[in-house]
Amino acid sequence: MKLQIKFISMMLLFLTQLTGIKTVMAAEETSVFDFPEAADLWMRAAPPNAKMLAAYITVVNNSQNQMKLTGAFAPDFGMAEIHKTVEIDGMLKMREQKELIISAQSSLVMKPGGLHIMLMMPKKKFKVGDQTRICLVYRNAAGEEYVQHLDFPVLKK
Ligand SMILES: [Cu+2]
Repeated sequence: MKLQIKFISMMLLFLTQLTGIKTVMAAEETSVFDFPEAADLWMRAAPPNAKMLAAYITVVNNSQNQMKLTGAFAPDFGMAEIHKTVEIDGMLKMREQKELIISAQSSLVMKPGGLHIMLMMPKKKFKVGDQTRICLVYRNAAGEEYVQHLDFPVLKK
């Protein structure tokens, strides 16, 4: 009987600890950023003397929260910006996009002729099959910044 009580109290202690851990995890979960899924990422191969390169990606926001893509940086380049190609008076121009909203359960598609990551001042030469690191900067609803580090393969398409 005594042994049984001891066993039950130990079980209770164990359960309390379990619940305790669960509570902490739930609290942490709310502050953890749900990074979007990165699909079809690639950097377009360019001639070796190219001063500007472009990279593309599909960003899939599987979370229940809206997020914003606010910029990019790339260690292999002097500058990286998110651009959109737009037609103005029959001329194709590129406009920097300082904030792109990605609604919950939706995706943002970057592809040639539209949104792209513009990479300027390359610090090295790339060939097909290489990879280059590009970091995307997101903000959640609370304005907190999160950086996603991705390796983009260099492809000729
Ligand atoms: Cu551009």
